[in-house]
Amino acid sequence: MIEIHYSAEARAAKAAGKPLVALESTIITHGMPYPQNVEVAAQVEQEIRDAGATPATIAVINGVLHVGLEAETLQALGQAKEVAKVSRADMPACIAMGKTGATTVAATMIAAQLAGISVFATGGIGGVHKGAETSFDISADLLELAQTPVTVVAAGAKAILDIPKTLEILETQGVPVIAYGQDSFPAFWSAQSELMAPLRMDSAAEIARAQVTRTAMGLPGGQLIANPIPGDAEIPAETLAPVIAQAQSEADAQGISGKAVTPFLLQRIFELTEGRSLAANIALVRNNARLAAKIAQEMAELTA
Ligand code: PSU
Ligand code: MN
Repeated sequence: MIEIHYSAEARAAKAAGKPLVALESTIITHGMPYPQNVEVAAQVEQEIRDAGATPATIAVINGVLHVGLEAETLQALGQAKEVAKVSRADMPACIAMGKTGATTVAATMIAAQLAGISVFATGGIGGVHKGAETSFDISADLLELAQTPVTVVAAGAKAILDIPKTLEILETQGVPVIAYGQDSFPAFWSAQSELMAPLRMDSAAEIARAQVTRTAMGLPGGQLIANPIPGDAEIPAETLAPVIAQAQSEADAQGISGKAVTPFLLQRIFELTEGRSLAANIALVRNNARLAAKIAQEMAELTA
């Protein structure tokens, strides 16, 4: 096994058999600007504590996998420039080379599993990018959900992605996609979309049972919980469509490719909406943290 450095609270929760919720760090380094990124990370951790679970933000710091970050480590990571974005392909290399890296959804799931954590909260997952039929740009997050047994709570997928194709890949890969409390698949900034979610569940207990059942059947992989953004934080799809189109055409014109695509689009959308997108993003991540904490508690009871 590789060395894992736990924060004091994560270590104590593990020793006491208390539920933990994993959090990713790419959202901090590549998904939101400083200083809001660090503020939001702290608020999200507090939501999880208030809801009765323990947060564990995951990152690689100087070659050591950290599960739970102390406040000063989080602060330093949030301000650092040139932190690598590490996914399944690069996390082992980052550790082996003694570097610092922020974990994507895929890498955070891998670390969570190593640490015995089964629930993870974030904002949006990576997916199939628009134009994937020529670029082949499909996030490793989707394939991770098919093989690593962690329940990921997100607010659906951003419209920077091709959502129908994203759902098709998840179906092909056998990943349960579960809308929480509604029939339609939430569209990140908006609670509703025109697409039906493949599955719907109305309680954290059902969601926990579904993951435990999946594992008990010998099926690898996790599940994607699509939790709609709270109504008072929504941004209408019509408002964002032209912004997304502009960000996408700039990315194409500048030849942005590979792992730089998602951070580029997120940054441009933030700039073009003058922070309105960020306020919505913060509200939905906090909402996801609360649901993840409930699921983690239910899961802890089932597996106790
Ligand atoms: N989507 C968001 N916010 C994010 C990300 C995606 O709305 O911060 C980040 C997550 O860390 C996700 C990663 O795992 O981007 C996906 O990157 P890629 O598309 O290169 O796989
Ligand atoms: Mn990609």
